[in-house]
Amino acid sequence: MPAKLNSKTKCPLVGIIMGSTSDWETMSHAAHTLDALRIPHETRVVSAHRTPDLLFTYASQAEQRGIEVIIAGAGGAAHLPGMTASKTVLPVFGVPVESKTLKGLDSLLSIAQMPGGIPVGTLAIGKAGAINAALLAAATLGNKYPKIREDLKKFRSSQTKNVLAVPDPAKFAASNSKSKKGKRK
Ligand code: RP5
Repeated sequence: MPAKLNSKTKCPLVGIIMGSTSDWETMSHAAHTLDALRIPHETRVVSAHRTPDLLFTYASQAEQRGIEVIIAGAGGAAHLPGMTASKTVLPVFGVPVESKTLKGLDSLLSIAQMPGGIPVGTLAIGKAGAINAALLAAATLGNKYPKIREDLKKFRSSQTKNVLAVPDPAKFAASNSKSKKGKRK
């Protein structure tokens, strides 16, 4: 049955969690995408390794707090999305954060290679993955909340318009560099 979004209570529907404050640069793109779609969300640092008890509490209580989708970002030995998924039946989308040593390939494989039975929807490494995790969360919520579905459709059509508005990248680059020079004067 379609549900109404209660914008007054602003009860978060999406929980964005990450292993460290150092993941914020990447995970902020998920938060900003949800902001653009007007989807109430919360952001928290929850580390699988440094705060395992908090992780268990967060994941096991998320559903009863009204959270409907969890986005979990982590880098390196990225156990956060998988361990979160093991403690909830809510959909969990994992964002591999780019690591310094292995450029996020370690994070990607850690998150993607879940054993059968405990799924994590794994996104691309870094910014694109964070944005797409938010869009997938919106698509999931859109099945229940018609307003979110409509906002997602608007987002997609404005993205299409923006691309079609710049058919020639050479002209775009030239006009960009002219306006930058103008500003410098
Ligand atoms: C992971 O270790 C975090 O998700 C982060 O990507 C990585 C490094 O954390 P810091 O040492 O920067 O706190 O748990």
